[in-house]
Amino acid sequence: MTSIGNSRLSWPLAALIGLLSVGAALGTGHLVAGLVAATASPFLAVGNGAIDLTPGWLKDFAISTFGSNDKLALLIGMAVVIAIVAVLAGVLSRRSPAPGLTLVTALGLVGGIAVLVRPTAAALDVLAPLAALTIGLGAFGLLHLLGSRAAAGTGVSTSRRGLLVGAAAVTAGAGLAGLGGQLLAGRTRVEATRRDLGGVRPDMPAPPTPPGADFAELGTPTFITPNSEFYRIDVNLRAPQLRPQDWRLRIHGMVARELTLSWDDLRSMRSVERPVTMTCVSNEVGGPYISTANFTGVMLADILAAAGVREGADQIFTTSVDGWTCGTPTETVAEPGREAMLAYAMNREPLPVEHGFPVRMIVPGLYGFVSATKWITDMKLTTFAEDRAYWLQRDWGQRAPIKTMSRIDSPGSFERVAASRVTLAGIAWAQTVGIERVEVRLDGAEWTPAELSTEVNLDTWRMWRVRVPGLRPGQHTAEVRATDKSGYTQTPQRVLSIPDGATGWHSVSFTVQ
Ligand SMILES: Nc1nc2c(c(=O)[nH]1)N[C@H]1C(S)=C(S)[C@@H](COP(=O)(O)O)O[C@H]1N2
Ligand SMILES: [Mo]
Repeated sequence: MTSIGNSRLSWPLAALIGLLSVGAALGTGHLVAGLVAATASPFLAVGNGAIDLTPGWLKDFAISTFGSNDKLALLIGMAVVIAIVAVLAGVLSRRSPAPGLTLVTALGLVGGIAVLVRPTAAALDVLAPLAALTIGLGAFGLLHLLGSRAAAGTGVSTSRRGLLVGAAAVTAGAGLAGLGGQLLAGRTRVEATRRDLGGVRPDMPAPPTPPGADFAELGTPTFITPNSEFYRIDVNLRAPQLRPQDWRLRIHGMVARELTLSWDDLRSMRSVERPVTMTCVSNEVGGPYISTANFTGVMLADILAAAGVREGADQIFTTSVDGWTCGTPTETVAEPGREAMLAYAMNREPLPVEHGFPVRMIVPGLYGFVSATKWITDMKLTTFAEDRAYWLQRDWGQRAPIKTMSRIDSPGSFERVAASRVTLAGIAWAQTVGIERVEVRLDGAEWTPAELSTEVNLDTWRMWRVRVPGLRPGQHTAEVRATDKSGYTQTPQRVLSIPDGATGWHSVSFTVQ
């Protein structure tokens, strides 16, 4: 293996030293972040930095490929990349520790920059990456020294034992630190506070959902989506934890009177409940990013009237507590009947933390990225010329009304169905305009109108169904298209979701037995 006087480390040992030292650095960073600010964890900060730097098309790809698992996919990907760099740091340092120490320093700098460029960074946050770097370098130097001694050792078992003890200590320390960080971060979790608030009773409740508002027995979604099944899209690896008592919304910019609302201010205003179907612009044809809830909150128009919007302020620029920004056209919110709101409850519960607790914005008829700011803390009346929101900086559109669309839910793709009971069913949506008609065609034959579910309001989806008796056995293709109440029929032309929403007819192939 090694000749006497040549303290070259073996490959596996060198790799292990790299891995353990970087592990110790990550664990330390997580622990110190748990003490100062959970989001200052270098690992999470690098992940969020990667999300922000990802070009729009790639993020769109990740959302449509991994769905709500895209965050987990990112964390796993990051862990793999970091492990590769760590192994590299080790094996480049079989003789001298210098290359490894340089690589560990580079990793530390990346983590430090990621922590410090966050919009919510505070001075103390630097402690987490600093501690991570110090421990990472220290562990690397120590293990390298012990390893070299063991490798150079002429069978002296003490040097080997030294290495073993050192490696075990670093492993245990890294694990404990990481765990400690995780536990400490849990201290700032607001779930308990949220639960203590209990149910929310609106002053102006929505009418109960009428019978026949969905065809769930045929495979469509239920009219109201349970909170736990509501789609979730945001750029956060960890949902911001914001307590109602700490929440403030500052309304400023081109207004006659600057306002700051507290939780109590908001809760003392007249609350209104409305069912709204939200849709994500990343939803591809046939995609899952659409859900409906009864939202309770305060009408945004009332709040804007209190602030007095000045002439020329064409954009409502909102910011969430983590710095994410969103630009909404002022004229859309001001439209009579639009009923945009600052929502604090969803299906009579306080907003779930992942859906913006304690307060978010909801504007019926606009895709989420231009309207639905979660964890909202700032509202600036401004112009589109002056301020560019997060997604606008990343190739997405500036104005993004939800496009009229439809989807086949049953049969599923490549499902086998019995000839005697072929019923097609699905959803259609044209928020604020309303669905006039849904048509289905089989194998390119003529379009047949489908039966529509009971209309609840113009801001929510409608379900459709159609029975097709006497289908011959074998493969069939169904297509669906909706026509909204403005007379517009969905175009068959397929466009991708960037920059302002996908178009095209959803089609499904299935087999009749
Ligand atoms: N703070 C914040 N708010 C956000 C986002 C975000 O990344 N951060 N994403 C928006 C997008 S793209 C959509 S589609 C909706 C999704 O809301 P949901 O997760 O409650 O379904 O939230 C919007 N609000
Ligand atoms: Mo979205």
